[in-house]
Amino acid sequence: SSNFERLHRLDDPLRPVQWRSCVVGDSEFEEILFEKSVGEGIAKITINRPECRNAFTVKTVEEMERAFKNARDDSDVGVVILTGKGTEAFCSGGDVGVRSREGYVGENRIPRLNVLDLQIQIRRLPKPVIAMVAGYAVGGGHVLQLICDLTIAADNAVFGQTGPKVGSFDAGFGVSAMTHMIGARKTREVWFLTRLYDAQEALNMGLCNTVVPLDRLEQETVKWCREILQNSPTSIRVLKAAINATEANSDAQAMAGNSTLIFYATDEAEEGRKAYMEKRKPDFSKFRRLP
Ligand code: S0N
Repeated sequence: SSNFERLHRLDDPLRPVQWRSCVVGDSEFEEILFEKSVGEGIAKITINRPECRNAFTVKTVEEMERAFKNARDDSDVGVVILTGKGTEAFCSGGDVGVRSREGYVGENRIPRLNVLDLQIQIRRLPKPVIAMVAGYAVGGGHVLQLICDLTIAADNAVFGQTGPKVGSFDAGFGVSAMTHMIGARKTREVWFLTRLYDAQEALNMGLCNTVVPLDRLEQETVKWCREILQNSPTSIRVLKAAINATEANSDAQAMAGNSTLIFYATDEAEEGRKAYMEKRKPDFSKFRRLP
């Protein structure tokens, strides 16, 4: 083939991508997969708990934090994909089974809400993070897709917030990033009614950037990564920070996170959590609506 054809082929944004698995530190990841593309600047973090729709535990979040730090520090990496294992879910939020009255309990029995640190880490990461969403992106999993810089959705994607159903809420970026993205009217609808939205509705609202057939999801996401990788990394770094700076600040997130923590200790939040675990409708009727 001619030089032109070879060059053209090399630049083909739809050419196959080759992933290699990465270990960070001495221990293997247990709840995520961490990969990098061979010869290109793409890192991929996959929540690997498909049996519970990729709900995250304290450990999942800790592992994501380690992987994102590695991707930040690796100057060969220019863009990060965040996704979930399988086609059923991107992420279904915090693992309701390990939620206690004091937050999510990890292996050392210390409860915490470490997903809030992860949210900040993704926003501060000076490289674009792209959510690649197949299936459900709900609850804290939906907030993760909001936090990402871009979202590529498969046609089977389902978006929504479930907090008020399960005794939870994200009044930090879950509200500020969403309001910024889809406006206050729609944000109220999403949070107050806890409806689920299909990929096309999410696209119309501005919750995702594009919708593609499920079998083309990774190909399209990698194409977007490659287009970004051709551009000036410093321009992108500054633009990401500038776009984030137009939203509510991270101190508001800390305030909201504290209110969630206090709420988890109440009987009202417990009713939401217990009902979900017992696979029944929550009964919030005994909780008063104070004037
Ligand atoms: C995702 C849904 C809609 C999928 O429905 P589907 O396909 O019918 O599957 P299921 O049979 O329901 O699920 C399959 C198995 O997976 C388990 N599972 C699913 N999601 C979770 C989950 N989040 N936690 C634990 N287990 C989960 C199911 O139980 C089932 O298991 P088996 O097979 O054993 O019966 C549907 O599953 C659904 O609605 N899931 C719950 C989604 C939800 O409510 N998520 C919200 C949880 N809360 C948060 O995310 C907290 C927000 C947050 O992160 C935060 C924000 C601000 C400040 C602090 C926090 C914080 O809490 O850290």
